[in-house]
Amino acid sequence: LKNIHLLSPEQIELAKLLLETGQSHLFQHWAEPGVDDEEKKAFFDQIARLNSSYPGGLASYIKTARELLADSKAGRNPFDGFTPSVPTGEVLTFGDENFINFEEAGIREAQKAAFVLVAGGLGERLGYNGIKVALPRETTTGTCFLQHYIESILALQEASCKFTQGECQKKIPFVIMTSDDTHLRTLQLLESNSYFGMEPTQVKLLKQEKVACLDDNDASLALDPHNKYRIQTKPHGHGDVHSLLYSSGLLNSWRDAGLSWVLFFQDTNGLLFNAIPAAIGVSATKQYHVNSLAVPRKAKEAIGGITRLTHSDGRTMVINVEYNQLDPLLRATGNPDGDVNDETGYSPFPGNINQLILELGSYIEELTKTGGAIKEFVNPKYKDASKTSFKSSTRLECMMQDYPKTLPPTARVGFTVMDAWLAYAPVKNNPEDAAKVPKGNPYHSATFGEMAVYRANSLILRKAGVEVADPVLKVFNGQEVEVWPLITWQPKWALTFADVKNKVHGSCSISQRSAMAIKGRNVFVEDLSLDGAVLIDAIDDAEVKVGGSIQNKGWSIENVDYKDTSVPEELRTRGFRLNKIEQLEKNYSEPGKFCLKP
Ligand code: UGB
Repeated sequence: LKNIHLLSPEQIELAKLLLETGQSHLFQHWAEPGVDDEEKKAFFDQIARLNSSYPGGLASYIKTARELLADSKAGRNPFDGFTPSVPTGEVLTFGDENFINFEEAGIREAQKAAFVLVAGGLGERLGYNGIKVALPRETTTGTCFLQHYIESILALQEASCKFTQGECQKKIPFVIMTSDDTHLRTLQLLESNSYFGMEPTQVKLLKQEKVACLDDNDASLALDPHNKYRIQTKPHGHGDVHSLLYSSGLLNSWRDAGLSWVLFFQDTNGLLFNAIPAAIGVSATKQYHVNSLAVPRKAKEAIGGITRLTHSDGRTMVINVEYNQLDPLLRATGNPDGDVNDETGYSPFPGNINQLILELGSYIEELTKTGGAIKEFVNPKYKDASKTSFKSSTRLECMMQDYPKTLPPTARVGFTVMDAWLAYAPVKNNPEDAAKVPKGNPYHSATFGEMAVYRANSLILRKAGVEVADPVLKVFNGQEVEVWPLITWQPKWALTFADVKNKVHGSCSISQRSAMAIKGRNVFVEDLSLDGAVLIDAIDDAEVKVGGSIQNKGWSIENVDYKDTSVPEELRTRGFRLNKIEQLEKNYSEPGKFCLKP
């Protein structure tokens, strides 16, 4: 109170709010007026931010925290009354007629989509020092994840525009959710690379704020251990994306521009865009309000399971159940073995890869009711069984895939299962943890993420009729992986299976030790026999036919130890480095028709 004359009317309101919500302890250590006055103002600046960035403000945060902490103390779980069962969804097989039809429908519809990348996480499990979207997706070309995502969206935009009569001006909007941990570095990466070819106005960064930490079951806000005039804060989770999008006003502007779909995706899945055209096609054909992408999931694998939950009162929903909750939920509901593989060798619950497609109209309708607030959870680490105090402060968290939890029963919530080799290879685990992943389960490491790109491209080419040699098994950073030929292409070369078939003709073969990187739109592979390395880079107006027998010493793959700090982090986390011994490299920078036939 002695400091009250320092405060503006708004700050007095905030002080009242804190006192009324039982937070008087925050002022107990305040110095006399005249001492630390700037710090006191900064305290209220922070409180104002915490209050305005949370739907319903701090009072609502504290109220929800008290309820969730009481539930946690009482051992009540959020699934009380619910019985899990296996839901039914659309299961696609790459390359069959159904898949091709969905891809075509998806490409038509893509110009009505907006993309949202959640990239506010630092990736503690990976232990990488930089931002994850700057990591190379593969080291054959060194293209980073963000570049690949942007090039994929641009390729979709262009392919989709072909379905529009007359000149198509449509630009697919791209939003990136960042946090204090990632914002500046994401912006720098974009600016120093001219937005990887996207118009800067097409890209919008929305920064999520952290939320206040809580010291006890009464939701007392925690002071920062290093500054008694600050609240300690931690990330609130990827669920923030919904309230941020809502408050940004973007959703209405997208609706006014005639858009229908919002696609959400995560920071390091190098295969994701293999699944996007067909998945949009499923959403459009089935008129899904919510479509989650999924892959077959090994029991206990660290990805959430898509589950139908039926309540004893009759309510039912199809929702992701996080990996640490699915097993106990099954055990508690009459499945003594918990989450186990069935005769297919996989868990019957499809794995959530956190790629969501929401129908814009119903999304706006729902967010108008909720303000984008997502059902939260709290995960305090208690000191002992009395559950009265915490080992360290906790906070509320939320996940973007929990969006359907508040939807009315009439909502059309579906999911689409794709082959894992085609659609999902995230880079989440550090080498040590990856090496401990049970045999047969995917490593989700940097090693795995890159090798999965080559494997998928090889399998796609095989399906298109190319004779691609079998892989060899190799161990990098303690992980045994299949090494396929190092094949990469730019998204504008091919987005769909139909595109690949259009670009590959005659009888082609690629040996296991080969590398092939295609940059350019109009590169056609015809009667090629490749045993070595070939790199093609062609401008759009150059039409290049690549064929004949290309043979050279090619590239080798050298092991690198992840503990060897003389090697850049991006390489040693993969456990290998490409040794580029000999290659055929051709650049076509003039318009015209060309033939590369050594
Ligand atoms: N992220 C943010 O943008 N902000 C945050 O505050 C936190 C994260 P993780 P997680 O695909 O295998 C998810 O840490 O949360 C971004 C699903 O919940 O990589 O452990 C972050 O930058 C789970 O159901 O994953 O698990 C990244 O892009 C399962 O599907 C994204 O959010 C799992 O992903 C995910 O963050 C999976």
